[in-house]
Amino acid sequence: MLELKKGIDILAEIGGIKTADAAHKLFAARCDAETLARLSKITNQEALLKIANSISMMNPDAVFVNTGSEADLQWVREYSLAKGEEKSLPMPGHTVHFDLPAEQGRVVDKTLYIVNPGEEVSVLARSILRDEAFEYVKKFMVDIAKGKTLMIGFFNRGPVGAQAAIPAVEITTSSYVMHSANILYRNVYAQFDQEAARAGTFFTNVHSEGTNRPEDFPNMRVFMDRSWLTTFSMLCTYAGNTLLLKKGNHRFAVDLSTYYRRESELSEHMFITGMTGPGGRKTYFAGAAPSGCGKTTTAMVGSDFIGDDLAQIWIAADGTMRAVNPEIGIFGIVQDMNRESDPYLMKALREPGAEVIWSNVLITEDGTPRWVGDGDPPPTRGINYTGEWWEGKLDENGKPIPMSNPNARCTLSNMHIENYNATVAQDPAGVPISVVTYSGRDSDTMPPVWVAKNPDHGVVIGASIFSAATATEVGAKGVRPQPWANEPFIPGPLADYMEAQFVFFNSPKLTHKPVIAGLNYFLTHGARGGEGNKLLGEKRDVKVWLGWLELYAHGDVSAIETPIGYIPRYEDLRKLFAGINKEYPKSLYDKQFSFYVDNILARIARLEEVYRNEKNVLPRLFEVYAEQRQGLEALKAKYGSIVSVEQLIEAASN
Ligand code: SPV
Ligand code: MN
Repeated sequence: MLELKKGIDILAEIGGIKTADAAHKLFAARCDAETLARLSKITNQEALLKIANSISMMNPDAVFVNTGSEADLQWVREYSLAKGEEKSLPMPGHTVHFDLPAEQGRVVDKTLYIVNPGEEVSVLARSILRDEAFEYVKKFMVDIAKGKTLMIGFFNRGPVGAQAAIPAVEITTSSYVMHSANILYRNVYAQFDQEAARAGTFFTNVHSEGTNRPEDFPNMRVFMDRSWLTTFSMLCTYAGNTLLLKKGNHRFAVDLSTYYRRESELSEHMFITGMTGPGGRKTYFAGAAPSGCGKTTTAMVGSDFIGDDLAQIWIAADGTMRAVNPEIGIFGIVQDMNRESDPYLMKALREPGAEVIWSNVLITEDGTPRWVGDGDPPPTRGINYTGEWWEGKLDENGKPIPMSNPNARCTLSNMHIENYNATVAQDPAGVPISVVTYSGRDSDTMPPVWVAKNPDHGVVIGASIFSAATATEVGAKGVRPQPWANEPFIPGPLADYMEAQFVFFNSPKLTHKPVIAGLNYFLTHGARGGEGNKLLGEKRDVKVWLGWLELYAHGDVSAIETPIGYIPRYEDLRKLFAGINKEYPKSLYDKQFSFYVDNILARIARLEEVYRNEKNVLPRLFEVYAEQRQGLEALKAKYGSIVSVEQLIEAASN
């Protein structure tokens, strides 16, 4: 269980402002007339105390309230250039920002949940006791804003009025962070009070980059106070560590869904997109994938793109599963993104019209952002996050530095993406989700697509994602379980989250049960009897996997039953591939959909071991694994370790 407002409120304790009166006195002493007038429109007392205590603690020279007006947006852009956090590029509206070489992703070992004594967090998460966090914040955040302007923004994580939308206050000295927030989130300065009242809560994020020197970077921390729904971030700049409206608040949303809104809501690391099926029908998908595993690309494949990273989900009165995107923009990885793989995104990035913040890419002499795999002949020099870069430049370990960091990103509004359906994305009613997908970076085990037999098996697909580390997490290595692709953002014990999933998907209120499926784009030739790490599939195949699920969700195709779920028939896929002008040889289908039973069994065994080490995991999970193992062992006994699709069909008919 998670208890809100338990233990000392670190921000209030350090800031020392405990009453509305004291807050107003502080504002009067520290803010100019315009800022005072702006703050006077906010009446939520708790929010005003958070703001007052942040000012008191961080001690800025000036305070700026961001109302979201065009003038304010422009102020932030200009401040960022003046401050040097961003530099402008020749393409109008484009800027570049660099993070320190040591901070090219989320710094996992310095990202900690603040906990009260005796409180449990996920075995996969790190935590710090409240008292220690209090001392740390006091040491590093008091006076951290001296000489700087503290910016305050009011945002909503979802369309105004949507059931699962939760507002948040962003308090930061970083113009890059506020600029990013302006692109990625809905400013609700004018509706903040109303939204906080509707949601019954709001999140607070307090950040300062401080000196932003490499020598101070070891002291950087991201603290998330689960009890007070407040984040503290210091001495860092990478958006994943600083723009805590994103993953910091996503973590709080996961907590609220798990402990306070069970059965009615979920907060997921999922894209949301619509596919247009036969007769023009729209079928909406929500899909999870770990960072750096093709989530943005998958989302873009839809005809009605809504979001590429996060989903706030609930069961509506009509019995459908509904989802809204808490964001309105993309903070997307650019590596291997090119006109062939991501045409809509490339158009928005390479043609004038969009406001774009590039980060950790290479900037050539003529001011063009470049990255590994962008489809053009690579340049030989430029400026990147290590400063001057030339082909063959080595790092301190003698390893070549790539021109762009593998976690280099672009930040832009969804409005510039051709297939973004803004009307639907802004609808507080959300979209009805018919298909839920889970995927990971799995080179040798699972087929490209398979469908769960029932909600319990679906929850187990989510629980069973295995994925290779990517550059989004600093220092992460190896293949590891990444349950629901949400594991880095699940604060409490995994068993609690898992139970909330079982309860949600089996809820009698959810009368329109979504299809739940697994996806895997990363099978290699080497794992299927060929040679090397080359992938069997291509990015454009994603359209076929989603297209097949679209048909399946409407009962327009049948499927082959296997112990792990249903898989597509060759003929149906061949037709869908023809639709993207690609031949789909039966030999490729056989490679992709034959079962390498030993791999699947080994995977189940490893997952069982992981979950046996978690307390209070529902027996249902182990029952599903046991059922799948039994089926797979029977297949193996009859056909051997590699089972062809023909054999799967034969086994299913017996
Ligand atoms: C991810 O890593 O999943 C992201 C970027 O979406 S970050 O903000 O770093 O979380
Ligand atoms: Mn993400």
